Amino acid sequence: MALISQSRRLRRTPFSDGVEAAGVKAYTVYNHMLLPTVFRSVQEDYHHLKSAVQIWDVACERQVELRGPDAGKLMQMLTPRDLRGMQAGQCYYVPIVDETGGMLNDPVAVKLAEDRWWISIADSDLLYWVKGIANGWRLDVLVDEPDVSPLAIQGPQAETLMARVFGDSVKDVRFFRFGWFDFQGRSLVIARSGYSKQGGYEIYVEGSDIGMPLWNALMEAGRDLDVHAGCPNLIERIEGGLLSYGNDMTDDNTPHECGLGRFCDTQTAIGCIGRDALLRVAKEGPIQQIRSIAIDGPAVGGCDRWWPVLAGEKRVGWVSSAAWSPDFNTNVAIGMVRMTHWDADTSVHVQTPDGLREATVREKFWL
Ligand code: THG
Repeated sequence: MALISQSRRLRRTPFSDGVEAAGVKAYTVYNHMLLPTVFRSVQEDYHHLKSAVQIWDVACERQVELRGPDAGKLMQMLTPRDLRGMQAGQCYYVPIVDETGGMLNDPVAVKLAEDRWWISIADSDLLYWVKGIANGWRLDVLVDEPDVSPLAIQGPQAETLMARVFGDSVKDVRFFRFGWFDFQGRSLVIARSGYSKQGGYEIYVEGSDIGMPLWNALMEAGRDLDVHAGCPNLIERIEGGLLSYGNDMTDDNTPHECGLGRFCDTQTAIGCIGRDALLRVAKEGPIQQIRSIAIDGPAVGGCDRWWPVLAGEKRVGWVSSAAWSPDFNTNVAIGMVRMTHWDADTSVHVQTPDGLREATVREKFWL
């Protein structure tokens, strides 16, 4: 593929200087912003993520901030997950659905206070949907994108590194909770979360000016831990079943098709805009659903378009993400599979660019 030209529309991040100094080899575009995808190689990055600690520029996980008396009401309109029990200091993974129950995004909601939320979005222009609802319903809430850029610290040594920079109390932060921690006189939200199954934190860096000072402080503090710049890793996130909006699902899919039914409480999520539509589809149940798929044979590359899942001549699904897994010695994949073939251990074929391959639909993901 040719190079992509840089311009003001393709936004840099507060950490881009550090990412470049660390030798980034490839980027993708996410929320109109640069997102690194490769440093040394996808496989080297993978082994390092699973054995050491990495610093990820995930500034592209932009925040939609809701501020005002109606912030909580607006948040509940966006998602079928019941937010009534959610406390300030908690993060929830929340499907966001439209009036048909179609997925518009799958962000992490961060409850800062009763009247202040961040929605840490995946790759779709959710801001406009949220602004439209706030204005259309005349809600008393401000909706905008603040100068907040997540920096993820991921890997088995993440806790050790974070304690060196923020103190031992950062170890007390529980999964999908956050606390406020000081860096150079600024108070930052730090959550135990991140787009890997290796454990770690996400620092919501408020104020672009402290981006590089924080990046450098973490790099310095982790020298003996073999800290390295990293990024969400294709192989590891497929092994872990972490979904990628726009790749594995779109607004054509309901949360139930995406296997996100466990994050829906549609009966009690009163006010959710997609509630009626979802109550209907939840009663019938989905007729296709995301599955873990093992594809036999040598390494298949990438997956920049959907690959047909076949049962004989008949197409029974699509593979949306795939990569060779060194640890599991097979090609790991995520796909949408029709109910006739979604049972565990069902044999199918996948039409890859390298030819037709035998494959197995699995019960669970690998991690
Ligand atoms: N962190 C933050 N913002 C994000 C992402 C993130 N925005 C974009 C994208 N990632 C949103 N998608 C996801 C997908 C999965 C998870 C988080 C965001 C995730 N899932 C865990 C799992 O499936 O094991 C845990 C879910 C749970 O138990 O609540 O973490 O990564 N800030």
